[in-house]
Amino acid sequence: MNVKKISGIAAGVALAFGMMAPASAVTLTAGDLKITFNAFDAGTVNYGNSASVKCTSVVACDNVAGINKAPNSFGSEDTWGIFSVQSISKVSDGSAIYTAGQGGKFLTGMFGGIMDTAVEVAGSLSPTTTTFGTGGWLNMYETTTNYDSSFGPSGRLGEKGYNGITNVGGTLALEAVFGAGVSGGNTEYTYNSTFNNSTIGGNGLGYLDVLSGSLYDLFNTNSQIDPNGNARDLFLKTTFSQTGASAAAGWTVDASGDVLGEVGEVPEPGSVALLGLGLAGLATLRRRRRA
Ligand SMILES: [Ca+2]
Ligand SMILES: [Ca+2]
Repeated sequence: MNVKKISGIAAGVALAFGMMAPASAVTLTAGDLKITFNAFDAGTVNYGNSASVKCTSVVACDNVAGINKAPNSFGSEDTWGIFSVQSISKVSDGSAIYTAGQGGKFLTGMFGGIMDTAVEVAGSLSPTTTTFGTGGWLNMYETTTNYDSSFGPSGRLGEKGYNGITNVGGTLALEAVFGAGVSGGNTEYTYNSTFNNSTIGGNGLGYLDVLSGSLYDLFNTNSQIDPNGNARDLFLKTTFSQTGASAAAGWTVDASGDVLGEVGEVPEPGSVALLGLGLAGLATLRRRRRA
């Protein structure tokens, strides 16, 4: 019986496509902003059920006997996937700034490039796998259509492309990379996930730095301090599991989660007005207020 893993960022669901919503969740925190999204994740699994350290380098992890390499992965990559932002809200009062489809706009994207660099299996009755990764990127696009996860891993178009996300004429909203330092005392790792070998349910976390995109100013907050003291822009937290929808499409798992990032000043005049502005308006508003 194959042990499945997910070091995924998320798994989501496109309700518009008639799929069941995932039980898991992904959040990105950026100061007072929280991005909640759904995602589907392709991940390398099956490091075995015997309790031990399995590997402590990218090459050694690639060569662990019996693993199931993430489908359609590039190079030593072990985690990649797609996501759709469900909402952006303010942490301070829970008010909504954006919800999927608002103003005819969707925020979808891809993440990938996370390479398992240290993997350990613990326990015997119910083994769990913990992975520490290096590398990793996340690109978010503003489009006029939601993603379609039913393409599965085969919907990937090159390393940083996906059918229905990057080939539909959208604009780059956010380009980000995972920053090293997610694990206290270990300065090199960018992503950490733990999952139960039999249920493939688990969670992961990482910190990201934004590089560019139309929402760069909004999320370049340097507000999320990782366990090694680095000031990152976004904190990613995900829980994941496998659902019928993800399995049917060939994904390893689906997840949802939040991304958090501090925003120096909360956009005003508040959620109601912003709902009408849409995201482009939101970014414009921020630039104006900064000026
Ligand atoms: Ca690998
Ligand atoms: Ca920054």
